[in-house]
Formats: sequence, C-alpha cells, structure tokens
Amino acid sequence: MSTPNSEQAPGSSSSRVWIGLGGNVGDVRSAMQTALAQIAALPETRIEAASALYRTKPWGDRDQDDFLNACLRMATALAPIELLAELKRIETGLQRRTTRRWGPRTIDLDILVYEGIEGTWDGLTLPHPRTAERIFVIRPLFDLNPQLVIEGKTVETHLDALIARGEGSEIELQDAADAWSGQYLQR
Ligand code: A4P
Ligand code: MG
Repeated sequence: MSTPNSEQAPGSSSSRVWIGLGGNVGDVRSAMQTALAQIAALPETRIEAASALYRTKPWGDRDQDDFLNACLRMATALAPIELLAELKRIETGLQRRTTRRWGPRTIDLDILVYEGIEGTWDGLTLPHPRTAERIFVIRPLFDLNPQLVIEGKTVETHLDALIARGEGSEIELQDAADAWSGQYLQR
C-alpha cells in the first residue's frame, strides 16, 4: 500500500515536498499569494495543494504580532539545495528583512519535508527542525496529509499531542484553502 511518504510524485524524477509559509509583517496574505505564484512558476515544479490559511500566536519569541501560516504540497524535480536557493530568492524578492531569530518577518518559506531525504547539510536540515512541536506547521499539514510521517509519527498523532497540551488555542482559521490560494494553484 502506498503512503504519502513513499508515493512517487508524477513525472519520472520528481519528488513530493511540503513547504511551510509564515509571516507577520505587512500584507502577509498577499506576500503568500505572490510566493505561491512564484513557487508554481519554478522549473519542473507543480503545486498540488494548499492548506487553509491560519492566524497563529507567535511561537518562540512571544513579543511580536500574530502570524499567518499555511503549507503547500508540491511535486518537483529540483534537488533540496536547489529548491532552498529558489525559496531564499523568493523571500528576498518579497523584501524579507532578517531581524532576529524567531522574530518578525514578511515571509518565511521553509522546506518542511522532502520525501525520502533526511539529514543535515550546510544550511539545510530535513525535515525542518521543530516541525512536530509547532501547531502552526502541524495543523496546516493535517489539512494536506494527516498520515504523513514526521520523526516516526503521523501528522495526526503530532496534532493530537499538541492539542492535548493545550496548543489548540494558539491557532484559528483565517481563510479556507480555495479562498486564499485558489486562483494561484495550477491544476
Ligand atoms: N535552513 C535549514 N533547514 C532549512 C529548511 N528545511 N528549510 C536554514 C528552510 N531553511 C532551512 O532560517 C535560517 C536558516 O535555516 C536559513 O538560512 C536556511 O539556510 P531563517 O528562516 O533565515 O531564520 P529563522 O526563520 O529566523 O530561524 P529558524 O530557526 O529557521 O526559525 P523558524 O523555525 O523558521 O521559525 N510563530 C508562528 N506562529 N508562526 C511562524 O511562522 N516562525 C518562526 C520562525 C518563529 N515563530 C513563529 C513562526
Ligand atoms: Mg525559517
């Protein structure tokens, strides 16, 4: 039986990848839509689905505005390092200013999971560190693939654990998936 982790994405050499989007400075919804369109336009890349858009309490550094967060699932033939370089280029184009760790940002694009690849290289760790501890990542991933396995447990199991710890109050629905992403998704 195939699972979201083992399923081969369409196209001979393409892989499934889950991306996290987040931001809390300026018009984040619009920055996310621009990022979505630019990711969709990357070579040999197709966005398969977007999660709903969520409003979330700041994690790590609490002294900042609420964030908007969402996740995307895509199929790409870009290698992880190539994809990271493209995402950083898109972030820079959206005038992201790096301030402090876990601090305010216009847009943050993280590679959460790249199917079949785990480890740490110069400037890249897969899966993205602390994914399982963050309801602002796990809840949108649950929209896309509740059975996706991260660090040995499904997204659904991680979500249940976070809710049991009372983290459900840190996140609320802002916009249904189609409402924020529909016109930018290639089908
Ligand atoms: N990097 C390593 N692995 C990856 C990966 N899988 N994907 C490197 C993307 N980048 C990766 O990241 C620092 C460096 O991590 C990158 O240059 C890249 O080479 P960054 O995005 O520049 O810095 P950062 O985001 O401030 O640090 P960090 O630790 O990545 O923070 P996070 O984990 O991204 O968290 N609260 C809410 N509610 N919602 C949020 O979205 N985001 C953060 C930032 C904090 N609190 C939040 C949110
Ligand atoms: Mg980051």
